[in-house]
Order: sequence, then C-alpha cells, then structure tokens
Amino acid sequence: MANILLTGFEPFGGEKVNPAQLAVNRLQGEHIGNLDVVTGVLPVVTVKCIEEAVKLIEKYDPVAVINVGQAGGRVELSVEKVAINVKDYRIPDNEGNQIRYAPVVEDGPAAYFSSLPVEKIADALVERMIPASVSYTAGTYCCNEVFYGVSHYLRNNRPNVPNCFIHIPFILEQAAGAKPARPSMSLETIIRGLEIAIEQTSTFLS
Ligand code: PCA
Repeated sequence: MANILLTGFEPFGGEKVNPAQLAVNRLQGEHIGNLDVVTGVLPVVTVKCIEEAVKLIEKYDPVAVINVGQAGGRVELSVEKVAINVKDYRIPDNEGNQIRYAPVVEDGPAAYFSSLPVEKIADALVERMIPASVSYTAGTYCCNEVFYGVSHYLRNNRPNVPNCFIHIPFILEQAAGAKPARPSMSLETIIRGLEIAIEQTSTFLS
C-alpha cells in the first residue's frame, strides 16, 4: 500500500484547539481506498510550517499530500484550488512574526493550482451530504503559505505527487456560546469529509 500524507496545524489566534489537528490525528493509521493515512501537525510559524511539511514528505514518501487547516468563519469545507505567492498576515504567527506584503518564494511563480481534482472532491462531498465547495482563495496566512510551499516543493522535486489543501470550519466546542456567534461543523462530519477526499484521491491515482 502507498502512503497519503495528511497534515493539520497546531492551535493559533487564541484558540484552545485546532480542528485540523484533531481531525488528522483521528485519521492516523486508517486505510482508505488503496492508501495508508500518515499524518503530522505543522507549526503556525512562517517558513517552519513549510520546512516541517517537507520533512514529513521526505520521511513518509507519500503518493499524495492533503494539507488541512482551520478557516474560522467559513460555513463548509473549502477545497482550495489556488495557492498564491503572497504572505500578508492578518495576525502574528505563533512566534510573533507579523509579515506584510512578502512572497512565499522569492521569484517563484505567481500561483499554483491544486494538482488533485478539487472539483471532483467538492462534488463527491456534496453528493454525500457534506457541505463543501471549491474555494479560490486560501488566504495569505500560514495555510496558503504551506499550500504554496508544498506545491512548489512537489512540482520541483516530486512532480508525480499531487496535492491539495482543505480548509475546515470551527468545530462545535469553538462555537458554543461564542459572542459574536460563529458558524461551526461537527468534528465527525469534518472527519467523514476528509475520508471522502482521500477516497477520491485514491480513485484519481488508480
Ligand atoms: N489556519 C490558518 C493557519 C493554520 C490554520 O489552521 C490559515 O488559514 O492560514
């Protein structure tokens, strides 16, 4: 069997948990389609987030990579289509870096499209009654940075390994009682959604 690498992120922005970390931890060791799920958690710190992702790719030698991050405020799973060569942080990262108007990779291309079939993944999620859509912006914070950095690394070093990025909403415990109110999705639904994305990836690769 071949490995698929699934990564989450540590909590950031004052949250106690990151649902991306919780979800990928629950999927560690699962066998889905023809794939074995291997996982890791990335720091919400500029540059280090990409370095850790590349380390995990070199360690596990996966046939596909899905990076997952929290997008608080979104109401559904966002299967990201585009990573842009921009860092413009809305809040400081977990080591206090507040980056404005910088490229992820100096002289890198303006953007990368996901090399997994994001449209098929989003459609499969909706067919299975999981709220989802293709998104055309992963923001300009660490998630976009990882999406861009991993895409750049893979296209240059492992061109046969496709990747995508999935943003997920807050989970119920981050929303219950929050003022102002926040949209949320259950962790179970998010995990089911990620399983479907992995199934689709397995089909795409076979
Ligand atoms: N979400 C952030 C970074 C880490 C995470 O889980 C983002 O959307 O950039």
